[in-house]
Amino acid sequence: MEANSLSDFRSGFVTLVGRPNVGKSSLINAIMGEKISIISDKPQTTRHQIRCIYSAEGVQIVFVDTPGLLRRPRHRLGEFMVDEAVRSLEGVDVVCYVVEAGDREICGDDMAIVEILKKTSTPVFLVVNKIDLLQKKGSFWHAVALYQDLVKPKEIVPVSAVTGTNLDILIEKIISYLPQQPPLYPEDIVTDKDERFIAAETIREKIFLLTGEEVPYSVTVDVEEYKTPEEYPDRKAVYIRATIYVERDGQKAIIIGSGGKMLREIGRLAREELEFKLGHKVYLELWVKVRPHWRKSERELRRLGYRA
Ligand SMILES: Nc1nc2c(ncn2[C@@H]2O[C@H](COP(=O)(O)OP(=O)(O)OP(=O)(O)O)[C@@H](O)[C@H]2O)c(=O)[nH]1
Ligand SMILES: [Mg+2]
Repeated sequence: MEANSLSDFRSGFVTLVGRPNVGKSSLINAIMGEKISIISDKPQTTRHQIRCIYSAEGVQIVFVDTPGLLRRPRHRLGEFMVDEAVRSLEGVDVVCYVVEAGDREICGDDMAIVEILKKTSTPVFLVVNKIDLLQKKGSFWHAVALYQDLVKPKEIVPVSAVTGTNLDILIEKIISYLPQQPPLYPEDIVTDKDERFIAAETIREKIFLLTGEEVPYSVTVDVEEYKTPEEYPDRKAVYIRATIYVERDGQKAIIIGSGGKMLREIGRLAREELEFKLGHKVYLELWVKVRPHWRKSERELRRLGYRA
């Protein structure tokens, strides 16, 4: 390393906030070049703050993925998710407010976000995602016009998480707002979450993919045992035992499926992805249990890992 390179180093925290489903997690994964946060076409997929650490020459950006902000959460879990997103605004260097290029009116959730952003003194970027879906190039300016006066963003960046368009520009602009300071994390670390969390999230993502209506929202996954082959020499695979909690018997029946077909499919998809991520064979054991009203109970939420 050159003599002055460490003093030139820039690093900082950047949070992505926005209403559910605008592509916050997709954007962070695209920037990272690997999937860390789970994604689905259903709103309210992300439930926790997840730090994703982007390290490049002379710079480290700690991106904070957050749950989609809602004006009116419907239960204690929803309140926890909103708290997670709002808390992410504290102590960061840049806030990326993510909206969609196709937005033609401001919904209640976005109005609530705008009110929250008005109170922050942190630089706000307006990140207009999904420009790949626009029929006419440049028509993202309609969306910009909607938000610009309300948010007074320092920067406006139209992007696409799917095609990767302008992500390099977004990174360049973020870097110019970061303080000169040493890296915040070791350079080989990509997230603050451990393997148990990633395993639970991967299973939850497959449930979001394969089930509909209330079912994915009634689900939480608890990884009860996670053993590497070094810890478990009689097995050659990473051994993961997880319980899928639902709120009602009917939801349990759907998750299991006829003859256990659905649960096998959830397990297969989750196992294949975890094997790819870990570069190791995985033995995944899944159980399904009913825990009535867990989303409404403070005690249950804490027990199931939703702690502020
Ligand atoms: N066409 C297109 N689709 C996108 C883009 N970015 C995200 N999506 C899709 O939008 C949906 C939501 O993406 P997520 O990344 O889960 O959105 P999110 O904002 O993290 O959602 P929550 O966690 O629920 O708040 C998924 O179906 C993505 O594939 C994009 O740039 N273009
Ligand atoms: Mg998300």
